[in-house]
Parts: sequence; C-alpha cells; structure tokens
Amino acid sequence: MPDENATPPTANPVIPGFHPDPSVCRVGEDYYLACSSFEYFPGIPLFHSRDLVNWTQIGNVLDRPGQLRLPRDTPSSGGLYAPTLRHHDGRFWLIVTNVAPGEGNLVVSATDPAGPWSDPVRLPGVPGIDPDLAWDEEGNCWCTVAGVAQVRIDPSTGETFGEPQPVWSGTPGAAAPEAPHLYRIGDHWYLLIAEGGTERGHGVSIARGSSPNGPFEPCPSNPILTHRSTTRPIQNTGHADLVQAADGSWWMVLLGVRPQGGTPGWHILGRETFLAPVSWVDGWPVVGELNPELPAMPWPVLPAAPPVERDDFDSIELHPSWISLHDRPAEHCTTKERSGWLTLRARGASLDEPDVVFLGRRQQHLAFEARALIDPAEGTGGLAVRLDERHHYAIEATSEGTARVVARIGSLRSIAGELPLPAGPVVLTVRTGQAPEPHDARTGPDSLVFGVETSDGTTSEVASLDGRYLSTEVAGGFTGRVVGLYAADGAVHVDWFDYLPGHR
Ligand code: 6LW
Repeated sequence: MPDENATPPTANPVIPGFHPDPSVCRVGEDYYLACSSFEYFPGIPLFHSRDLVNWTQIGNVLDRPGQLRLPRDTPSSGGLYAPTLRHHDGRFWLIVTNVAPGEGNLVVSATDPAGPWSDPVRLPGVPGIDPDLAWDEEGNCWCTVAGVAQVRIDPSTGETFGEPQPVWSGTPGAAAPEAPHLYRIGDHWYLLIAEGGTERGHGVSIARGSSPNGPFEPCPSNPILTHRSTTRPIQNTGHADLVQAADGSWWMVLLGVRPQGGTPGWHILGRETFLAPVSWVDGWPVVGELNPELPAMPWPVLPAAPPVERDDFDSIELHPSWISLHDRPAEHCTTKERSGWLTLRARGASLDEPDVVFLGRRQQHLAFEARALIDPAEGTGGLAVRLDERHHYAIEATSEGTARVVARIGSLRSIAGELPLPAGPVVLTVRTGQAPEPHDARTGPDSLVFGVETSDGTTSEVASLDGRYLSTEVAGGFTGRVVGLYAADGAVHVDWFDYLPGHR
C-alpha cells in the first residue's frame, strides 16, 4: 500500500494530506501523534516518529465497529473531531468527540499505541468539542473543552466531578476559542488554545496560571502563532499541541493549509500537520518560523523506506491508511471473495449518497496519479477523487462496456465524458494536471484528468476537470481530497491500486 508517510519529507507539512488537529506525546525516544478523521472509518489515524519529521502510520485508534458508531447518514465533516493523545501512568489515553447524534465525548486507552485500544468510555457529563486530558500531581484528571471550560473526570469510568466551569475565553473579541491543551511546565500550568476559526483567521494563543483550573493570565504577545492577513504559503495555522523532546527542546505540531492557484487560493489537501520549533522567553513559548522548508532539527533526520506505490490486495488485511465511509462491513468490502482482488459491493447508488461504498486514501501530494485495474463484469464502479458527497469527480466502468466521468459540484451533476470499453478488466486513471486558464489571476489549483489505459500502455483521456471545485474554499468542511475506489451498482473487483506522487 502506498505509504508516503514512510518517506522523509523534504518540507513541511510533516504529515501531508488531510491530517488536521494533531495531538502529540512523547514516551522516551518515541513520539506518537493522532489526527481527526470525521466521517471515515477506521477513525483517528495514529502515527509514530523518532525525529518529529518522519511519521509512519502504525494504526487507527478506533478500528472496530464496537468502538466507533458513525451512522450511515453521517454527513461529510461529521463524526470524529479533534483528539487529544497523552501518556500517563504507563498507558496511552486518547479522548475525542464523535459529533454523531447520541455519541459525544469518549475516552479509550492502550498499552501499545499500535493497538488494540480499549472499548470507549463515554463522558455524558462533558459536553463540547476538542476535549483535552491532563493530570495534576495529585492524580486528578482535568478535561478541558472548547469554549473554554473544564471539569475533573475519572477517565477510566467516565464519571465527572461537578459541572464544567469556564476557565478562559481567549482574546476578547476573537472567534472560536477552541482546541485547548493544558500542560504543567515548570512552575506554571499553561492553557494553549486556537482562536479565530479554522479558516484564514486561525491562530494559537496561550495563558498560564498556578493551578490546572486557573485563574489564567493571557500571554502578552498573543497570538503566539498566526499567519492571518499575510501572503505566507502556509495559511489557517492553528489547532496546535506542544511536546518536549528528550534533549529538552520544545516543538509545536499544528494544522495549516497550502492554498494553491491565484487569488484567493484554494487548498485541496485539507488541513495538514506541520512542525515548528518553540523556544521560551520570560516563561512564555515563542514559536519559530513556520515555512515550507523544515525547521533545522537538532538531531539527524534518518531516511526512511521509499513509499510502496501499489497495493495489489494480496493481503487479507488492508493497510491502515485505507479509509471507508462510516464502516467497512465485509459484505461490502472484502479481499476474501476473490484471491488477490478487492471486492466492493454497492450500497448507496452513487458518490452523492453518504452511504456509498467507497475505499480511499488521502491525496497527500499536490501532484499525483492514481491507477486501478478494475473488473466491472458484475457491476459499475471506479476511481474517484472525493471531497464530500456534494463535491467529487470520478471515472467509472459499467458492466455495459462504457467508461464515463461523472462530476458533482454542489447541486450540479453531470457526465463530463464517455468512452466505449473493450470487454474485460480495465485500467482507469486520474492524475493532476495544470490548472485551466493559467493566464487568469483566479487560476484554480489544478485540474483532474481522467482516462482509460489501453493495452499498449497509452492513456485515452475521457475528461479534464477544474480542480478548484474539489477544494475546501468551494466545498467548505473540515476534510480534504480522498482518492479511491467505489461501487455504484452490483460488485466491482479491483486487482490493484497505484498512488504515484508527483507528475509523470
Ligand atoms: C476542531 C476545531 C478545529 O474541532 O476544527 O481547527 C474542528 N480547529 O478545533 C474540526 O477539526
């Protein structure tokens, strides 16, 4: 399976693609990091690193149906928001919000972060998103949520002690005080938050006090990080977490986006995880430059294994970077039906439906190509680039022998191109191309070019579509592009799937 996270990035983001709301902790020489996953299953990708730069996905925290309930009508950007990952008393703890009706905040724990993680403990007494966990010297566990409010809890039972109390509402007048993380550092308790909303106004602010529950005094130089009102290449910077390295140095992981194209810029990969150095001045953290180049690291950054570009579906278990919508029942997604093939059996009749059977991976590169060998003998399905149920492009092969490109943009749905297919399995392709109308100041980020590979290895283009409509600036929401396979009718069998970074 393609695992670009195993490759040393030459640039920030350190975890590219839709990996927002990073939360990080260190145990000895090892770092672990978790991100939000919204409507996708399994939930909460979990990464490991030895250098804060190269991150390898080692699993997903909520990877069993009993741990994660995402009803079939969960809309895009619903589901799992903003985890906090901590290590305490020999265990890893993760707290997260499932915004699906009747779910709310839940805690899981594990001795091995690669899993298995426990069944969830629910927190009915803790309303609100972006929950944080912090333990004081007496062993009290403080849960702090967006707003910012706080309550003491027992994370192993879900019991709350009293009502959540407001602790700090951030900078007066700033929107959306959220993403709190509470730390004991030196003589102070620090409360780190995001403010300004997760769009261009996003920023990071901090306050400190002598107790975990305040009172908190804001840092005089808040926000300690923001790229609002700048032309910097990394925008929307916020939702951060702090970690101290074994050598004593401090680091921040945070989310940011990389707008592409002309004014105002479109970001297509969702909110990605970036790394910035932190120093301390007068007891306050000062965030170093956040640039597309990596910060200078005080230790050697080891090269990692090159990415695997093809998944030939020869193993029964799918790589943890594959994500489905809401769930993954074997009757709809299996590698056991035809040896060496993935079988997808349709449920929802198109990518417009929230319950469509879709299996994808995050687009992690501004330029990429994906190819898949698909046997449509028993159904209709294909290769899609999905932002959400209202914004997606796809090339599908039908059992009647046609390849067609279907584009959905908001409430418009259109067949953008068709081509007759020879009988038998077919290689469908999608690649990024140059944005249309590059002379225009409002040039989009890219185009998505769909095609069919013929037996002599050449590709017949079926349609080329403007990539801006699969961007967050157009579609809204909290996710990014996911590239993958789907079934719209009957069953489709897939022999292999390639994800190739860069332009070919
Ligand atoms: C998350 C909030 C935010 O809960 O976006 O950027 C929300 N920050 O803290 C969803 O990721």
